Amino acid sequence: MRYEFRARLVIPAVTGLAILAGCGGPTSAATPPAAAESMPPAAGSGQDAPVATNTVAIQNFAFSPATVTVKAGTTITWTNRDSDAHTVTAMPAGSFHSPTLNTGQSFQYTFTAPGRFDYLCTIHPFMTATVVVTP
Ligand SMILES: [Cu+2]
Repeated sequence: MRYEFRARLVIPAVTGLAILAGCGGPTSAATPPAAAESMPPAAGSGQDAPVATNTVAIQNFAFSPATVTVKAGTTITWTNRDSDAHTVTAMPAGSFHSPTLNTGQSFQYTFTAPGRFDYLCTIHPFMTATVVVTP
């Protein structure tokens, strides 16, 4: 009897671990089918395709879109739409580094020089993305 009871206690702990592990990767499965139909296929198919926009959402532990292309002189705005805090930090340290962004907070940076700028979230370094600046 006592052994059986112990075995039951283990189950919630394993479930908790599975949920934590799920945070580490893209969870596109969480997107409702209806929403996926009405939105452009940015999350799944085109994660490497550059998108011409000056707004980047931080959502589901990822920058979306992951790669954006802008002309030199463009200001990009990142907005944290997660319940967790994130940062926007140039990967070879230097050019830009946001403070910790809590839910709903934004960070802006103006890209004046052409080039490829990789960045990440220092709190979750697996969150990487790129800004491509054209002349
Ligand atoms: Cu983060």
